[in-house]
Amino acid sequence: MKQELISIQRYVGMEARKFPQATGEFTALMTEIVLTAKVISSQVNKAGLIEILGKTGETNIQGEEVRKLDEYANDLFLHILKYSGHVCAMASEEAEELVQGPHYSNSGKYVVLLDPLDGSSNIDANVSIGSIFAIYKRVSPAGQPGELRDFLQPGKDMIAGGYIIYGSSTMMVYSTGQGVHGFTLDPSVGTFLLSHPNITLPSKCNIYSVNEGYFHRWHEGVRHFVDHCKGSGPEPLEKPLSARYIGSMVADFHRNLLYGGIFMYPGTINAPLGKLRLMYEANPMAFLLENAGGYASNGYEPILEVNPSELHERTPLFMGNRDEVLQLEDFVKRYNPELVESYFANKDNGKAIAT
Ligand code: AHM
Ligand code: MG
Repeated sequence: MKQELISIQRYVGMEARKFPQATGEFTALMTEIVLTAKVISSQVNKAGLIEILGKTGETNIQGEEVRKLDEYANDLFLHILKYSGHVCAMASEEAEELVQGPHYSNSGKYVVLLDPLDGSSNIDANVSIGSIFAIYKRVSPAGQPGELRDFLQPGKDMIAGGYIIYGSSTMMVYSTGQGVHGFTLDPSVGTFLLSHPNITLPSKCNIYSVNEGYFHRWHEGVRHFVDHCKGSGPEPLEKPLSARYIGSMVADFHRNLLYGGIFMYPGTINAPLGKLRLMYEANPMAFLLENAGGYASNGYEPILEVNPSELHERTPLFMGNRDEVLQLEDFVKRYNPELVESYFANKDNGKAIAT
């Protein structure tokens, strides 16, 4: 055998044992996330059959009526974590308010934020999609339900973050701040096995990923930076980068993490904060990137430094190789100094993100 087989559960346990004060609760919580990921993966693989099953009036394995996969993923995550006893409250892209568990979950040490199925508009076209999670330690006293303040913590205080990508194979990538590790699901045995230990971003940025359909709605700094990536505009790169954009953030991120690249979802004139959500889309990815040697910014400052003010707030997002993201910030500073000024003025007034 070339390499030792290490399951994700064993790996999480091994990492936790480095902390003498660890109680095993975090390991147990990760085990629940892994279980959820495996069930969602099996459902995603059957996505093309839903129509056929629906037409014949079939039900799924739980005997439930066939439902939309994003709703299914949301319900499953919330249900499994709610009754785990390790989580005092949860937040999800699919739920307006916080979700609390039964009374015994009040002793849970952690809160979890989720995007249960990101990029779900791609399902029907068989394009890779993903689930994203972020775990924080609660700040409110144990023994009572989790509160909003447990969630409104900056990304830098995250305990663990990661994603599951449902692609040509299913992979889970996570970090607890000690490197970024990737595990591939072996469907024949139903276990995630360590396949990508200690992922680090390649030193060279090879790819830029952005929905260029919005080019004319971006601010000048972003437009000039994207032109720069293409080897054109006022400050062209000598050798242009390759353009790759799937429109499924987890998949775009995963590819760039392995090959080197910058992913962007800038604000536009119509939507100054862009589309993506700070707490359960941008923060976990930023946490992973910084642990893999990259950097994520909202164009003005590190994503992980932003103090969130609302559960579902949006943020412009630029993430990838450190030098390229710093360069983007520099373009914004030089071409749109008024935006930088208003961002920090708003921030001083207690608003997390400028418009
Ligand atoms: P969703 O949370 O509704 O799935 O939307 C998020 C997705 C991301 O995966 C992706 O990066 C982005 O939307 C693509 O948006 P656009 O089609 O505007 O480029
Ligand atoms: Mg999403």
